[in-house]
Amino acid sequence: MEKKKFYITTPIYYPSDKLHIGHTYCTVATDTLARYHRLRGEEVMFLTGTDEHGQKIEDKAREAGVTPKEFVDRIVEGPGGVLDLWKLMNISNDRFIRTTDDYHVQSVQKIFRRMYDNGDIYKGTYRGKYCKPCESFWTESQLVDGKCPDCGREVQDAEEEAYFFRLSKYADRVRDLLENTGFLEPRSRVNEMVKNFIDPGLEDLCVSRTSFSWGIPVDFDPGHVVYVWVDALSNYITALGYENGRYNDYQDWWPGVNIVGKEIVRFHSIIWPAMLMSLGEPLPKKVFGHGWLLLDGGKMSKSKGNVADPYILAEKFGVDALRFFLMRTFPFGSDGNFSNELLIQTINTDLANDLGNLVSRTTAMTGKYFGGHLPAGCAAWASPEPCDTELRSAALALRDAYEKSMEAFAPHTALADVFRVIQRANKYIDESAPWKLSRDMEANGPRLAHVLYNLLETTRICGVLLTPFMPDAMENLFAQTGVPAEGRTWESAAQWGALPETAAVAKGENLFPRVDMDKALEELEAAAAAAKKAAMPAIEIEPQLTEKVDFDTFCKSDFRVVKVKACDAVKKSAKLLRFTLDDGTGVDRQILSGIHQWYEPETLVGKTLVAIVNLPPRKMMGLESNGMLISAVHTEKGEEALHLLMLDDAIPAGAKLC
Ligand code: ME8
Repeated sequence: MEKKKFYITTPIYYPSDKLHIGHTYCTVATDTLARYHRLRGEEVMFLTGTDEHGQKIEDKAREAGVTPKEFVDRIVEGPGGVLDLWKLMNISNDRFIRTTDDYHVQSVQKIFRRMYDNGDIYKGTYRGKYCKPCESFWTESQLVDGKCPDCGREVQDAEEEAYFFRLSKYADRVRDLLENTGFLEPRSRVNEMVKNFIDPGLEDLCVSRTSFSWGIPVDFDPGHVVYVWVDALSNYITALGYENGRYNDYQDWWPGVNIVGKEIVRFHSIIWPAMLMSLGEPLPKKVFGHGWLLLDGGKMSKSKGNVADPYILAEKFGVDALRFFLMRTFPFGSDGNFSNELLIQTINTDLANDLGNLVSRTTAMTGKYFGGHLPAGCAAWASPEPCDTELRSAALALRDAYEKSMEAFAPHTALADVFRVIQRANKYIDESAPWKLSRDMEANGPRLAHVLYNLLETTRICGVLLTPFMPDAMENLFAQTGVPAEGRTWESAAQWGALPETAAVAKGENLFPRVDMDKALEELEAAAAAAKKAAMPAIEIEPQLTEKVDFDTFCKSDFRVVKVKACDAVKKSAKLLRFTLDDGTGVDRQILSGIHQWYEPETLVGKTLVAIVNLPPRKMMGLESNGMLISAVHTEKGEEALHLLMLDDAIPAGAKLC
């Protein structure tokens, strides 16, 4: 019989920086699902990759002084890069696609042309607000107080010739797909999509740009590059060989399941199916939008500097413990707060206490009382006690419950079920008290052997179901408990007795050692600081020299020493801080500064800074700013770093800099 086929994908990540625990979360989850389907005996194709084009990467490469391809090569293939991270995390992907791969480029050009030929892509004019210094187009709603959201400068109306995809044509079919099928999950995301994007009316989508060049050229109009989403979304089919000769797997594997983070559900549940409808191809079986891992209540981002490093965590606690923590702690469809404390707590409670103890106690007792081999006949017991029956039924019912949860993309629930059985088994040890039985081996030896067999069998069933989550640790568990290959299969997880009665049991090293919370937290902090220090600037950049100004013009700038009386974050702005300053005039001066990503407001109160005070007032987020604080800015590891100019507190407010 032909095996069932299962195709699953992660998003393709932007290699604009090192990946963090958020990307790791999604990839581990997808890996767990892929391994679960393999365990069931299905044939699985698991795809991940990188999304390498676009303005952001072009800009970052320019800052680093290398070509965009050199830049992404380093992040994807270089030491500590994307490929290394997935190897470390034991990710079992069958394929890895890079959107700069020739075959993908070729396919995207053909896809674009097919949609153009069938009338779904047409040439029009893209109108937007353009920020010249940033070379970026913005929509009206993205502006902050009418200004560029990145640099706060004036924007101007501008237009460029562009190609558009007739997304509007597919609005009804997409609505139907979302509302009347199980295409998008969790269900709550459906309402979000319909209310926010379909109800207000779908507009045609701009799918080419002429304002940057790091992208796939439109082959019949080379001044244009394909704008990111058509390029990126196509990866799920080009990686199977769609419109290219590299692979021949499209017919066999498509459609598949796309796992994505909630912020890109919109692209995957509206644009992606509409593109496939235009191409006349089958739609994905499912798009699942998982939640975010938050740090300190906010989304992790490199520019905020609040990212958790999967390398450090895996090295410290072990890859499987980290994989387990991510899947056990955060319900897959919702957001969750990541913290090192929570990670250590989970390792100690679930892995060291519950699972680790069960395995070490059971194997140790089998060794101590029976020399590592239970006697033949120990699996049967003429009149089972209630605790025997309860344990056995809990273990036998587990696979069904687990299967339901895994099929519903709820790995956290599947794990909760497994751990309930593990806890039941630990309770069974207390109830059956093997150490008491051992006091009279002649009378109680057979009963003791039966108790231990029940424990080993329960452990085996749990171990099989934990394999997709912790593949290496479960190998180790099977080795210690003597489980042969036939006892590690999906079928055997619903059978009692797959462990041979006389299997060789040998207590090994603790599967999951307990972690000393305080010590580990301290070490993590030190490791993070060391990693930061060790991270060399990517590539030094030549200091840029600017145009000369005459002396009189320079003298017109009035730089003064100011003291920070108060400082707070401006509501609804991610960047702006509001300063109340003493400038020596006796009247408070208010200055707004977009530096929140580098400074927390409370740390600046009382500081002595420098401001230029004769700039015309400017409004930002409805507040007036009178002047500008002076900072030193440079680029470190491809990222902008900023330091406010701070002076000796002995210098009085109002002192003039000249
Ligand atoms: O959006 N918590 O790439 P990207 C949980 N190239 N998951 C997180 C996360 C967090 N804090 N941060 C990132 C892109 N992720 C596009 C995708 S697909 C055709 C193109 C995960 O590098 C999550 O899965 O910004 C999210 O959707 C993905 O990384 C975004 O990665």
